[in-house]
Amino acid sequence: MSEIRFIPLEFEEFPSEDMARRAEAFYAEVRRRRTVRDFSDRPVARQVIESCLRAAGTAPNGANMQPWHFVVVSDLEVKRRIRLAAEEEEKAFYSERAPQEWLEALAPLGTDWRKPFLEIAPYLIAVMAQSYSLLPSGKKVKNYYVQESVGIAVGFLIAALHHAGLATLTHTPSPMGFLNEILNRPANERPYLLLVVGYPAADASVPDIAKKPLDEIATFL
Ligand code: IYR
Repeated sequence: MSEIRFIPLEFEEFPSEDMARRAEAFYAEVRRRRTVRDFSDRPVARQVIESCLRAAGTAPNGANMQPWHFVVVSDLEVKRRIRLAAEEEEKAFYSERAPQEWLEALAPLGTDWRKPFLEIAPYLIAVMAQSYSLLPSGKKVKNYYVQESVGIAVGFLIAALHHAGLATLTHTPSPMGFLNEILNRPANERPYLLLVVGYPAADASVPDIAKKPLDEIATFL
């Protein structure tokens, strides 16, 4: 790798009152986010998705290898193929594969093998994790902290989509190797998750569940 030059950091400092207000405002914004399972087929401008993906691409990651690829699916036929393949796996998950304990943890969410949202929502974003990169010469280059890096990028993406005014569902059909085939992705990529994106259906409902309070999720020493 060639030498990388260093440049001065562009850092924006806020007065401390502003800082507290900004932190509170950000929390107020993200706490409104809910995972949605009932989507509308209303179209969403591609430009919005592009901006949110650019935001995701700024995520911190191992050695700046940026080991991710986002496949944005709006084509009806491709969405249908994904739905059928995912439902196939989900049927096996719910009826055979999932241990009782896991099914009990899912019961309050009311999920089952049916995934109509995979066809209804205007966009499915298949997030692919690149376990290694390929140079133009065909040489393999190892990527570092792939799971962490892609997880952080997805966090940015979900926050960006929410901030733009869209609903998401973090969907994890398991296993989801079928995505490589349907989306024609190379062997160095593994599906990480499938993000369903769009407007919620007018009658969308969500489970009445709460997040843990601060004193349960954090310890100050
Ligand atoms: N992948 C299955 C099951 C599922 C698992 C978890 I953990 C969830 O939080 C929700 C669902 C499905 O999508 O139905």
